[in-house]
Amino acid sequence: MRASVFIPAIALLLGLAFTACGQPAPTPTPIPTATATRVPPAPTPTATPKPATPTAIPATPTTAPVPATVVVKVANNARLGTDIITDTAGRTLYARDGETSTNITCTGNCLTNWPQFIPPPGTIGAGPNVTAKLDVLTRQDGTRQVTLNDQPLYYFVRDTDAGSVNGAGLGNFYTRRPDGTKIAISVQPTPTPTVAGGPTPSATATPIPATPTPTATTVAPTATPTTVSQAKSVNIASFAFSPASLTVPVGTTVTWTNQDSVTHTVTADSGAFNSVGLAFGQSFSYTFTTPGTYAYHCTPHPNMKGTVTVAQSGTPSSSTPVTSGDTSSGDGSYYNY
Ligand SMILES: [Cu+2]
Repeated sequence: MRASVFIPAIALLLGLAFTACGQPAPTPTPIPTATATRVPPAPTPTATPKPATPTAIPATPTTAPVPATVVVKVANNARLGTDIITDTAGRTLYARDGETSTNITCTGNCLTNWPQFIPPPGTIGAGPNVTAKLDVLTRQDGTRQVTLNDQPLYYFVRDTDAGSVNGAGLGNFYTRRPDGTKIAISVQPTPTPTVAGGPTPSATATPIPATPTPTATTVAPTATPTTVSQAKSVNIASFAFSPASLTVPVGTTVTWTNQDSVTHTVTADSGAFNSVGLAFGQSFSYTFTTPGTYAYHCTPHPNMKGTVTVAQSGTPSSSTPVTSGDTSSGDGSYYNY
């Protein structure tokens, strides 16, 4: 077989003498077609000087840690009149006086009313302007909880929506500023019946600076401050209630806190309220909305006795039986912590 005629041309292009076929490749055609395909060497440097377009790609660290999940933010709370720490949905978060990640007093019943703030898996972070330190603790039961400046965070069970701060001041739980410090404003649940027919949206608890706003009904001779929500505390210590005897106006919320290492209860003799077992550090609150004398005791230690006398306030409503408040007549509400 003879080589085709184009082979010498290719051989020349490659600069090789293909004489394998025995035929001398005489054709000295000086690169006929090659010049055609030659690319003009200098590609004319008309390239413009590129006006600093390299703004792309801000150095993505390829080994970037998993982005933190934002779990808290700052929200301005209208009722407290200040910025507070909330979850990302705006629900108020609380911390309890004296609690740290290694000293947790809200357990058992307490968690029913103060659900712990459980973080999502992975790394957590905070929204803008949160300067407090966020972390996660693991409780003895193995559950996790977000901490703010080492203080465990909780919801309050009666906060129904963003902006609610109904737990502020109950059981030593308070809201926190963006830097983690305590906002020492207590908001009490409004007593049920104030003015007859009043709409009393029970959520509009007023900030506690309890200025006894004399209501419009100043017709009564005695300028009696009508039911203003108040708060009283009773310590349970050394197997005794202190003070054992308390007189309060209608609408007062009394909070008992157990300081003993032994479990106690706050149990009305009439059955109107019952804290069930309060471990050390746990609290129980009851709002007295019906005048009367409420004797109570500790179930495991019947010699522990106390009395709360709820005095009439405002217009002397007529026949109110001075017995125990019962569920029939707008009775008080209570919480364990
Ligand atoms: Cu007891």
